[in-house]
Amino acid sequence: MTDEPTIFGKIKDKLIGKKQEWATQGRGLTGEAASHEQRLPPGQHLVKDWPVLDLGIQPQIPTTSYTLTLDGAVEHPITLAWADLMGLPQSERVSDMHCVTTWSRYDNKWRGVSAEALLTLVQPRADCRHIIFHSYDDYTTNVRLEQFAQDDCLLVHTWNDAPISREHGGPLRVMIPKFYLWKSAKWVKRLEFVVADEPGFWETRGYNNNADPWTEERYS
Ligand SMILES: Nc1nc2c(c(=O)[nH]1)N[C@H]1C(S)=C(S)[C@@H](COP(=O)(O)O)O[C@H]1N2
Ligand SMILES: [Mo]
Repeated sequence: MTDEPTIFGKIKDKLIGKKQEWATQGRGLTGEAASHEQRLPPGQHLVKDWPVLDLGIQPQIPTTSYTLTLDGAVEHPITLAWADLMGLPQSERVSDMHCVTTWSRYDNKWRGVSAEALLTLVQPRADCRHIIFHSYDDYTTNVRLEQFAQDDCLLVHTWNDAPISREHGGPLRVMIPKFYLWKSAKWVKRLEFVVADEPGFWETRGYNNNADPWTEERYS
């Protein structure tokens, strides 16, 4: 064993360092706020393609070995295999996504299991306030329970009628369209329901805990 970082580790640290720098510089901030009637949030520009952003590690999880665990402050903790997930009611939504690096992409058609279906299954306890998403690349991000409980939130496996690619978080990722995209964990492994909030990977590196694009909650 050696402490010498791998080439992968070096690239990763560079990427992370750059984004932390943006947070301290307030990169992309316009100082404006907008209502939800304005479709493009302040400081954002439209893209037609779908950029890839992650920590430089894109885990490969075949559906045959994929599991999703929902545990913590819930009445019925459960671990679901792929077939279990597919056996749950499937929902479709069309939504826009907004990345803090200032791109937005309209009209993404998602298919997956709704937050509502999952919450019905596990029954969060009365004192549950937050969810921590844990991913197969060890990424984490946190949301308030009511941010996740919205009608447009899904755990998605399909984008525009095709399986979500590995680079975009397949086989399953979170999609919480009303907040900056770093809240939507790719390769999601575990939904940890908690009483006390726990800031995730970017939330502990200068990014906003709430992440509303219309009020430009980019940084903390
Ligand atoms: N597991 C995991 N999820 C993640 C990330 C990550 O590094 N790992 N990056 C986040 C960030 S910062 C963004 S902008 C979006 C990017 O999603 P995309 O690559 O599909 O556009 O994923 C979010 N979810
Ligand atoms: Mo991001």
